[in-house]
Amino acid sequence: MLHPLELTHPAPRYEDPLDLIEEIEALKRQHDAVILAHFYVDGEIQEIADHTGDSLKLARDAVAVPQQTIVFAGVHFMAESAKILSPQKRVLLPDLQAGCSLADSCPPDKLAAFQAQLRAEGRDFQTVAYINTTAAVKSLCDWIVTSGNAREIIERVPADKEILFVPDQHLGRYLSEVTGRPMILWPGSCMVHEVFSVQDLLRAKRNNPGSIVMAHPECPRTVLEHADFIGGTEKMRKHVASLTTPHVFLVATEVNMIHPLQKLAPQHTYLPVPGIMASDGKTCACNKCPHMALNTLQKVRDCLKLGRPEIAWQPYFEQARSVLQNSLLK
Ligand code: CIZ
Repeated sequence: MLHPLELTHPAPRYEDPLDLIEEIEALKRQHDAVILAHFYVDGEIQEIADHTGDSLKLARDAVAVPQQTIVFAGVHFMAESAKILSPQKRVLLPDLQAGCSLADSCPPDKLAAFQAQLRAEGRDFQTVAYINTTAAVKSLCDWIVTSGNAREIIERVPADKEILFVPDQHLGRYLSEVTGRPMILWPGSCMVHEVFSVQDLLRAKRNNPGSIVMAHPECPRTVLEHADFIGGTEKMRKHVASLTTPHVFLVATEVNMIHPLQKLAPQHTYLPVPGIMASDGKTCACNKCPHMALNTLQKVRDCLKLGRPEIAWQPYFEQARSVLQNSLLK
């Protein structure tokens, strides 16, 4: 007899990845589609993608590609941004449940209420949102930043304005330190970057003398304090590619990031943080984003075949569009 859970969530049937890849290639040709994949999805999906990157690069790719159908292997806010910037294209997300803990931490009604409260107190500010927010939140903001363009955008905020930074308090604190601009911080954080263990990081450093700690600015300050290099995913790629002598990197971001690093600069060794060391020196990576992990080869194939789930245009996309265009495309 079937367990009640199996009725609502049937177990995925095993399918040979090679067959799936062949099917995906054929469907892409048939529907004139392109696959964009974020660095945080599984390596096998990055391998079949036409373009990979961080959210800044992928948003720009979505605008530039000639194909009218985009399969966005990433999370909801990324596919939504692609749709907003290219309203005439059909944007498919392999699993609509692929959300983001940061986006969830900043609901639009709460942000609007907080902005109203600040205005009532006479505060003169602009709101800067990390791209990891919903379109409804973007429509309430003045600027959108990604880890790739944050410093540059912060410098465009007029000096006589205060900055309300949402939703990532750790990224906001880091940006405030590097730009010297004080910020009002929204108390959100990313579930993946929040969980790194400083103790495990220190142990990994001790076990790998001479290693370089590379951390994402979404990590809490306690982790960043031990980092030799801080940067978003594109910056990490540039950094490893710039070093020709082999190094050991301890990588504090979503574990799938190791795939593009390894591909681009195979001369190095990459170990995920936390590196829970077994006696044989192997590590266990626990820092996988459960939302990114909803992207599978089967779901990429299915959305190409069925033409859904599709990101539907919403009335508030119009306002979010001008903020996104101004911040990411100019
Ligand atoms: O900007 C992005 O795509 C994210 C979420 C992280 C990064 O550094 O690429």
